[in-house]
Amino acid sequence: MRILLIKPETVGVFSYTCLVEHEPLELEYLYTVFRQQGDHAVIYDRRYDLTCLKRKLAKVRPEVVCITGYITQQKLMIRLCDEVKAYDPGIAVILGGSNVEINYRNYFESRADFLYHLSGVANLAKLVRYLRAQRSGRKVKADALERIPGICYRKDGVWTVNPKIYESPEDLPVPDRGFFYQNKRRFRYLCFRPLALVKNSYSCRKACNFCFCTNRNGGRYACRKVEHLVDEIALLDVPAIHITDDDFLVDEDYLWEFIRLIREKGVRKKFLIYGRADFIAHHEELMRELARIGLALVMVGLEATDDAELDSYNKRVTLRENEECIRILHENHIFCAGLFIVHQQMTKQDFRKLYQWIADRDIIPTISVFTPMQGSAVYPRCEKELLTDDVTKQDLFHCLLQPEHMSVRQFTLEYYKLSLKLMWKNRKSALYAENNYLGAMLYILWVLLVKAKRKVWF
Ligand code: B12
Ligand code: SF4
Repeated sequence: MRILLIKPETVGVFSYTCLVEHEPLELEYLYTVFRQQGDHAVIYDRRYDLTCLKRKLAKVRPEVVCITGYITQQKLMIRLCDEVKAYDPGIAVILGGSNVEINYRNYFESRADFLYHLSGVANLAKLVRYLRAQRSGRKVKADALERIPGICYRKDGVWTVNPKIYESPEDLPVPDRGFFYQNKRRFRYLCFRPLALVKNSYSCRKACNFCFCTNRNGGRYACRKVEHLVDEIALLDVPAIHITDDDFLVDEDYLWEFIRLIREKGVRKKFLIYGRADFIAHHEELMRELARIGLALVMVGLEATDDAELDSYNKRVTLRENEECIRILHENHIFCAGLFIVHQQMTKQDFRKLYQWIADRDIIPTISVFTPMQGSAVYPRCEKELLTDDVTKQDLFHCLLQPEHMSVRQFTLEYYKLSLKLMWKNRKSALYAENNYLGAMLYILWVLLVKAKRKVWF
């Protein structure tokens, strides 16, 4: 079968930067699954491929179209689906990805044929085998669709939701990186370039109440065998690897074995990971060894600068642990990419205090606005108070709840002031050393032109 795999263009603030760009690993996985069963799959990454949709459809003549996307791309995914169906209603459209996995009901109004609400891809192969059999006129069992877990489909015009199953990333194939190698020079995280993504786990064992990721895979954490992770890393021809696990620093024994295998295989790469401050604070020696084998940056959710606020997020980390974490990363020359939250109870003075707290420490921060993202634990409590139901705004950069001490406009101003001041303060950091700011400005112009072109030729 001919299958077109679509990654929509980036939406919002992220679309204007080329300083953080990642390969479409989710589509590389789908591509691998389809190729392994003899289908002809084509990746259409609309971030880089400016061909308009109709022309792409005419060229590939797909029988199946798969569309991925995040919450901010929900409307775009639905629009792409509509356009595919308008072009040829006979094309089967499957929607999937992080947002569909949890918020699949948001897509019930779309013209999609199938919604795929699992973390892995094993059952996608079953679905496509079903479609192939159906198209070739072979007899399919009446309950064939009912037997595929984790999909939604219409039965007599009504959406049927098959139950979820817990999966393990051990079932993922080794992704075909053909697309990655063809476009390698694009992919980077600031000074780390070229950079590959490696997916090693689903979900997270902790339960921070603002977190969407922890609820994926039915809320059950699962990770790959460490030898499989290291084998995949060793094969990658790239100097830097971003392990996308929501928390890579979970198990001490696992990490010591990771260190041993990386050394044994002579792997020399830089690693970027997500980790928790409490783990780092209590495992100084392990962090030192991780730094020695190439750990270069940890994105760590520091979130707040006092214990009460940390408790309010159910973070289960203390301010003391945050401070220890910052010290340990600093002493081991690991970038501390600290993630912080500004919340709607903050006063102007709180913004100033937060600036000073961060500026006094060795942190390269990213500040998010407290966002009750649909799919997180806090969402049901805050849903009614949301100032907008536009999911495009759930990008962690918008103020979606009424601030207590100022208007939304003032809050947004304070937020951008804080972010820009911190960026300016860190402008000489080695992390930004490779940034070409003139190039970045020209890139913004290019994005504006592309957006204008897409208004006419979608
Ligand atoms: C790396 C990353 C990024 C990268 C981009 C990566 C990329 N390839 O485009 C950057 C830093 C640019 C980024 C930006 C943003 N991100 Co981000 N990001 C991630 C992160 C850490 C890893 C994603 C990844 O590449 N995973 C690897 C792939 C292989 O895994 P996967 O996406 O889970 O896909 C699997 C399945 O879902 C399935 N699948 C995927 N697509 C499809 C499609 C079909 C049809 C099928 C059948 C199956 C399928 O196959 C894969 C196999 O396991 C996740 C965290 C997480 N746990 O997912 C957040 C995450 C995806 N990001 C998120 C968000 C909100 C954003 C932003 C909107 C805001 C922000 N401030 O970060 C922007 C928007 C960018 C945009 N595209 O418009 C949210 C999405 C929530 C949601 N409801 O969708 C996540 C979950 C984190 C969070 N805060 O909760 N992100
Ligand atoms: S914020 Fe991080 S530690 Fe907390 S639940 Fe989410 S992934 Fe886990």
